[in-house]
Amino acid sequence: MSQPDRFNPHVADARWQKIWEDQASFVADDTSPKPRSYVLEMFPYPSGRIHIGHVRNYTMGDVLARYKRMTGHEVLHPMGWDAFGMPAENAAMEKGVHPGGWTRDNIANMKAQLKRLGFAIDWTRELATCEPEYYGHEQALFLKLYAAGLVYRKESAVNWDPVDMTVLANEQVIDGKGWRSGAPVERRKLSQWFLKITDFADELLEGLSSLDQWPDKVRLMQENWIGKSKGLRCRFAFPGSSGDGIDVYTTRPDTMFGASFVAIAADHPVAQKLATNAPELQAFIEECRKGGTTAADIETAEKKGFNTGLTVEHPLDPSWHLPVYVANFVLMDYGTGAIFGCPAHDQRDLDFARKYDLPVTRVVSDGDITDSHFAGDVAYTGPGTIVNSHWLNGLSVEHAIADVIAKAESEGWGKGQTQYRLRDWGVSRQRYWGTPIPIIHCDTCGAVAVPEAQLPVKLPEDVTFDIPGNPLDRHPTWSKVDCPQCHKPARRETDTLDTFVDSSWYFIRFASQPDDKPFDRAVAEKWLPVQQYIGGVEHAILHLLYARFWTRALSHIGMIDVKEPFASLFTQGMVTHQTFQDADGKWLSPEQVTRSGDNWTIAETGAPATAGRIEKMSKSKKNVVDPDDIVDQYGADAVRWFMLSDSPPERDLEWSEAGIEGCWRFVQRLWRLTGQVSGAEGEDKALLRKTHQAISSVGADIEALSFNKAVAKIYDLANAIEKAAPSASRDAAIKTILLLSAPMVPHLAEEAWTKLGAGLIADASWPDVDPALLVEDEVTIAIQVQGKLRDTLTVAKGLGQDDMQALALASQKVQHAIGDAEIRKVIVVPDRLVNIVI
Ligand code: ANZ
Ligand code: ZN
Repeated sequence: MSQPDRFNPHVADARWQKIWEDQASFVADDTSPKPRSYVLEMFPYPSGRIHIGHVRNYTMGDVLARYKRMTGHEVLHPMGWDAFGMPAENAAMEKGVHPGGWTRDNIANMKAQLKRLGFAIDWTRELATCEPEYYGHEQALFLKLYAAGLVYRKESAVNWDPVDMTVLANEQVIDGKGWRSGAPVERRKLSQWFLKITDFADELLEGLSSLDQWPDKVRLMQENWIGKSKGLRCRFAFPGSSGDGIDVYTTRPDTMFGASFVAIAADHPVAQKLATNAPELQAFIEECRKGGTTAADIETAEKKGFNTGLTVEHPLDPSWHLPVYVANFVLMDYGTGAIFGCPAHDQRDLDFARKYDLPVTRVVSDGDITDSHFAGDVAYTGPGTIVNSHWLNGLSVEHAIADVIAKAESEGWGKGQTQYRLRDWGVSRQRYWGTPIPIIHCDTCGAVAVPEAQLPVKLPEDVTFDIPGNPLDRHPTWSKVDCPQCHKPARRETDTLDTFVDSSWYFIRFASQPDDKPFDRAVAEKWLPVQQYIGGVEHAILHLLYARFWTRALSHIGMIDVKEPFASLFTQGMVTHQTFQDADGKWLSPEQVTRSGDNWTIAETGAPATAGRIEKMSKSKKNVVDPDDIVDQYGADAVRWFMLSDSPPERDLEWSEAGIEGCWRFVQRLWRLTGQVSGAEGEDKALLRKTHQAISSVGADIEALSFNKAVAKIYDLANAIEKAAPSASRDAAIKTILLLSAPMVPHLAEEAWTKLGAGLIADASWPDVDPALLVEDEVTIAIQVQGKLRDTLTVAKGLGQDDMQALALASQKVQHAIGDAEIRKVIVVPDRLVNIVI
């Protein structure tokens, strides 16, 4: 049988994509009796173009999904769009387009791009979070959580951009300025909606230990974010008052005798009260408020304080009085908003003490130095023995902590307390392009839920973006509604939900999407948890924590019996590419430069260029490649193959011209191989064995997401097939290599399969392994003389000890090594080695 000697992806790719679509090959059947497998990659934000990082991410998921189908699973592998968010509003402001139109156009473009890569996606379940068919159900879920007391409204401090007139997320504040307007950010108090994620802090922490198929680093990041700490809450009383004082929270009550000051947050009630008739303090408080609200802002800001003139008594020695400062590094919403400072053993306290010349007393010693005088500017925060602390002296840190807590509790001036760093999730955004919060404010009834029958609360289409602020706020009619309870005129909530809410349940909606409710519980439970979730590590905390919380909250109110949404998580590495710059430091794209010897020049002008670092592909550095361009050039399969080859999937992958060309050549090689079915007879035992080893290990590698290893084994098998003489075994191996590579290069595989098998290869079964053929029947043994390797021999497996010894002694190299010496002993380890002792 003859075939064209080149595989032509430009014809084949689209043809097979259409056939898969027409045959609904990848549509998941909710009622299938087969074992289920839900494979999911994090859904993209429709920014306009698919990025190469998406291609890598979705190729990995696709290989797993296709493999799971071949191994008899009913696979759910859906795709959708995380379609709300700021960039659409920015485009509206900059280009005068409507966020909806902009987003939907982007979705259409990106969908076409994804389709060209031949992903095995169930497109019937496609969803976009910006459509009322999605966000209406989200509003219903929000109201269910509201009814259950898991949603509340409270005044809280936010980053306010006075020019754009909007709240900014912490990430949008750069060096204290709004990222778009560049205006200094102010701290404002606004009423915001919150989700009670803190109710689940312990559960979310405990749950991490069941996630043994998550990367350790992600679990650790979540653990730190939740930040459970155990400590003491205790009172430093005002002298002479009967019990009045300042409550502090400390995780280090063992260091209490090293205290040298007490500090309170700018928003602490004591500071606020003092400030009413102390203009200087008032000014200092204002200054503190200007800073950003992130932990990093606070960590890096210069430590500043204001001495209030107040003093407090030390709880362990009431005759000892400590000064009270207002300090910019104490947060109001952590612990009690007040601390005692122990400069020798806390860096911030030390910086502060050095600045304001406060005593620094060593109370923990890690060795011989027990001197109470503490020199230097680096606090000692490690373990050790307590010193200079009266009755605590000689105890370990842990022991002293326990003793001080016990004493405080028995004397009534303090209590052991568990504290979390995790804060409730503020979900209010003063933006247009998000899910409207389904609440109506009534002067009489307060905040009233929109009745379910009135959902979805749709976004109005006729909005303007010519002035800053929230378009929903200034819409002439949208917010004017009657109160559902008393029917008097009322106002719609104009805040929309944080887009992280949208991505906190899309995986449930993928599993089940009825029209009349967010999901059908029984169907969703069939699919969930997601068996394999794949995405970028940048989502290690927020998205993954919010999704875990949302799932638990729904489970808590009895809507679904799933605790953890993602059984297994994989975080893939980035795609990188060489960067180039011209003499002025301007970035050049790799296509603009050519190499001449060791130097680079700009192709057009001949001016010198410098090759810079290999970095994550980014538009600003001009080192991006566009997926459409490379698919045009090489076809989907070569691109997919490249995404899987070379680097382990968790590592970065460097894009290179040479690399993609190698992939293209391999695709063609595979194609030629499939034309070599000869019909010859006879068995080739070695090739047969190699084939079965490949079936077994490629399968195991795909299951382990070790795609680069699977690829390497397919290369190996291809080499072995090419070297082998025609035989029935060789024909079988050709058929097998096609099945093994089908998840990776599906278009080529379909095209070749039309001659080798029946039906679609996408529907074919993964080949069976004959376990007997996995066992090697030859082994390589080491021959040592005096423990030193002198020769290696390939022998039949299970060879008797006498035979092994005889073969070893017959070796020329061994005889040479022994020379005239007398053999005193021969040690034989079956199938492993022979050691000759002289
Ligand atoms: C005294 C002390 C001595 C502290 C020492 C540390 C070392 P984690 O572990 O993160 O929970 N702290 C308490 N409330 C604070 C607030 N509102 N703003 C800023 N800092 C605050 O941290 C607890 C420690 O952070 C507490 O223990 C307190 O300082 C500080 F050698 O108390 B420590
Ligand atoms: Zn009312």
